[in-house]
Amino acid sequence: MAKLPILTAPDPRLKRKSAPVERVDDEVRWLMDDMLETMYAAPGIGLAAPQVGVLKRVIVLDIEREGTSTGPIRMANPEIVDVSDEDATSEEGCLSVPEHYSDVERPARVTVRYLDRDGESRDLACEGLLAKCVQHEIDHLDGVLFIDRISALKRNIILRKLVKARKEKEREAAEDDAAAAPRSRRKV
Ligand code: GNR
Ligand code: NI
Repeated sequence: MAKLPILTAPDPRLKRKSAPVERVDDEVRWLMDDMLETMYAAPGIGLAAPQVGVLKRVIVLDIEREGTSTGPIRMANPEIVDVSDEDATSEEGCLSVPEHYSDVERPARVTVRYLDRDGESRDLACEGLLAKCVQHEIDHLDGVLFIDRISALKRNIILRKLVKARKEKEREAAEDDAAAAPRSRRKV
């Protein structure tokens, strides 16, 4: 298993639509395992393949509920086949939108159809945090972030802060580099 770097907004790869997997083979299973390792290390409760730069319809989840976790859930080609009339609003965050949180309204319950790690089709009825998270992850596969589901005003404030934070990080890295380089290799 390997921990993978997580892309952050605004990255054009996070806005693309991911392609279905043709079949769940070893390569897809390795991807799922690497994504789980990356998710646990972050730490997060879900992760979608485009967040690690792979534009395939693969997601992983592990949600703690009343002290017990679902355990690792691996899904290929997940689709929502049923939604509740009732909506629920709660605060969401995203590893690709670090350090920003906002209320998002979504259907309270959904049924998801997906291929498991053996390529078998399964249906999973989800409610609560699991329903929230699985919808958040499927959104990623369609190039949609939770900030696309809040007001344009809030979205733009968050995006500006993310751009600023990235520039600061790049500047710090460049300074560290210059300090670490021997004199002869420094570009003034
Ligand atoms: O770790 C995560 N927590 C979370 C909390 C509320 C709603 C959705 C999420 S998903 C997020 C990890 C992530 O970015 N997955 O794409
Ligand atoms: Ni996310």
